[in-house]
Amino acid sequence: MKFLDQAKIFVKSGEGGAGACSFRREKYIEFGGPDGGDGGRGGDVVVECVANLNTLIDFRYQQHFKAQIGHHGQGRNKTGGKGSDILLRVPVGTQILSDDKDFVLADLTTAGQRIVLLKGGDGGFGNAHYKTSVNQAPRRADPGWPGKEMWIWLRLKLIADCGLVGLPNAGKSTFLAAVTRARPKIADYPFTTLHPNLGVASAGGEEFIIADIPGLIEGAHEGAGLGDRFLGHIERCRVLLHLIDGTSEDVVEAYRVIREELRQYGGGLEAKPEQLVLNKCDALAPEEIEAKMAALTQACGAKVLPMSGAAGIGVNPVLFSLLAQILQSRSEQGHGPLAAALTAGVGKAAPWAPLAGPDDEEDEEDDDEDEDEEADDDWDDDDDDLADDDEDEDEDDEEQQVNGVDDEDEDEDGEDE
Ligand SMILES: Nc1nc2c(ncn2[C@@H]2O[C@H](COP(=O)(O)OP(=O)(O)O)[C@@H](O)[C@H]2O)c(=O)[nH]1
Ligand SMILES: [Mg+2]
Repeated sequence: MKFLDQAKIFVKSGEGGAGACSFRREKYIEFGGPDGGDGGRGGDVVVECVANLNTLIDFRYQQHFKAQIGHHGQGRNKTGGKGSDILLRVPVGTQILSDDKDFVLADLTTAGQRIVLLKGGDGGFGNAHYKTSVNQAPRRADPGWPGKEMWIWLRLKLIADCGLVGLPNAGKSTFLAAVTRARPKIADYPFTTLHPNLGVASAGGEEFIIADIPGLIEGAHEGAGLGDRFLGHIERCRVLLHLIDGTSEDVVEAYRVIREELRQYGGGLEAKPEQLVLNKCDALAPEEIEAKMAALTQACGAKVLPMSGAAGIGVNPVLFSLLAQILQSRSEQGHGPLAAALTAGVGKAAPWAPLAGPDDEEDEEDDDEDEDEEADDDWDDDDDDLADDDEDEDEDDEEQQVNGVDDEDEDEDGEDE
């Protein structure tokens, strides 16, 4: 399945149904009186968090979601029925952000969680409602109250216990494939991994989820390589596993580059517990391993573990070290993913820049223009607004294309599996 971790969609709750204006007219019944019923309430926009979904790809194909309007009231005191709700199903870990991405409107972190994002408008009163002692034949019946509408961003932040970071080709995907049943694409060129992969590892009878994300390179925070936007997926991790390619010339420099990118990204990543691992030890001479381990230990000031993901050497000590930190974090912050998320500074949407790549920057500008146009339109009359809305929608569709993962690469992935 294709991976998409952000989508912009339009949601609208249903308008209320109109009240009816009607009078009872029956043979032999004089002064039948008003009997127009009230309109029904419009449908709500409901978002539900479901397990076994791990992409927002569905929202690339449909971007407009409108709940049904309430049914109108009718004569003979018939109240209109409620319009049906529209249900959006999103994967666990989805945040709903406002149009300008400044506010987190909702954070869906457990399967089964359900929120009413927009309530439908109330129905209007029928004329029976306005009957009083002094006005026994009211002709007033109200239209329904309008529904609410808005553009929102859906942003998926995968929920994992451990996040893999490192330069491209450090062996992250190899490690994930070695310790879990995930089968990410592995090859000896940078940026083989184009989207995050999750896998479940087990150690000492406990299971935990590992997230593999595309590699970072120097300047990722400025958009170099694939940028740092995938770091959002490890924001909620309890521990980071930092892999260093032992065959590289300067391992300390590799360590420093990644730490700098984590610092630039913010979002609490820098402060997370980290396990540093010297990978690809099968390809190194013992004295080389010793020298590189010593240099790394000095650089990070903590214990460094030697490992070879491909040969399966030293994998267990790494898993147990991760497990120990995960268990400690669980005992401190609680078991649920939300607990980990809260301490990870979720709710501050600021560090997340969804359109960080150099190509995407143009889109950002487009966005701004749109907003300006909209602001101007507010002074115009309603008809213009509607026309402009349509234009905006078209442009947003293009934006969706930019955010996705490239089709071709994805197809290759499929063949591999
Ligand atoms: N010798 C050796 N090669 C490895 C090891 N782990 C990964 N590789 C190789 O390094 C290359 C990049 O691995 P990959 O897992 O795609 O790295 P990623 O970019 O960090 O995900 C591949 O050619 C792997 O075969 C290891 O432990 N030892
Ligand atoms: Mg990879």
